[in-house]
Amino acid sequence: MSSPESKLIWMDGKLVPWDQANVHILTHTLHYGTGVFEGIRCYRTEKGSAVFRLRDHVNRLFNSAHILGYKIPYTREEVIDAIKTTIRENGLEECYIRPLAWLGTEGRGLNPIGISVHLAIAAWKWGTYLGAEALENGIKVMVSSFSRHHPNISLTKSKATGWYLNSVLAKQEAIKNGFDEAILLDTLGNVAEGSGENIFIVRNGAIKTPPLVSVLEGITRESVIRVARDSGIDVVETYFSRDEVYIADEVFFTGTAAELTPVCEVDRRKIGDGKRGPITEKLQETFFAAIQGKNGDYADWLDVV
Ligand code: PPE
Repeated sequence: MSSPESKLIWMDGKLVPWDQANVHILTHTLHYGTGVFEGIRCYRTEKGSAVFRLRDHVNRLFNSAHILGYKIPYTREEVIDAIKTTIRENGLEECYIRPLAWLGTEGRGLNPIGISVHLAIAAWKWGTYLGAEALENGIKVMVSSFSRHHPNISLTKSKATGWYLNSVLAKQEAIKNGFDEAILLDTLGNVAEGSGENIFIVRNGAIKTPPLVSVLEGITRESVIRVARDSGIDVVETYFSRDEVYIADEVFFTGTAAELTPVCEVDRRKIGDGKRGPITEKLQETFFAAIQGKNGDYADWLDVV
């Protein structure tokens, strides 16, 4: 299978053709979900292609492995270089980057101790995650029948592949029911996050987002909090219930793939007047200017390839 998406994938230190980037069927991670991964975006800027918050993503990748109890066999600098090489060698100006670390084939059964750790980095063009018009018109979401992780069942500060079965089930349920995306509640019924996004609500000019307990420590989440506070908007990290989402003036999702996507309907209830709200739009403007290198206040977020 050749791919129109990109030519080469970095695997354990070498760039290999897309269709040769394969693993053995007895790979531990394939059976038990023990991989850790990242999603990173690279944007075209006036200074050339630049990766958004590259070091923060690489740090999270290393933390994810550390939480699961294993070590990625490269330095952070080597991984940063490998990501830039993968982008350059594929000739990609703008892309999504997917580093994935996984445990190899040396063992049978659950015990991960002593199994080799591998790393791959793929990159491909990935446009708007939630549909072409989503960034402007917003999306329709449902509250999932699946709960988000309990922090003593899954260690949510690790972006581990195994946890994503929960996201896949929620996403599938939402799509089959005619929605674009799901909102998951935590095991106590508080709003947690989307299947692959952090969530924010706006009420009376102030912003709320759930604290980092059962949700991923989103890098976009943190960036948008900084943009909001710099613009003089209050942001509180606190729990809230699904009915507070229904009566919010504005709701939006953040994520590397989703960027900053307005939510215009939840469980068939319109949010505000059912369109992207003014605070969401203002945050999008500043955020998109920042990631495209057009706002010097956030120049520290970009790493030129
Ligand atoms: N929560 C979850 C569960 C999540 O997967 C993501 C990223 C976020 C929040 C936002 O985190 P950040 O990207 O650091 O702002 N989801 C990744 C995977 C998407 C996919 O379909 O795969 C992403 O956006 O890259």
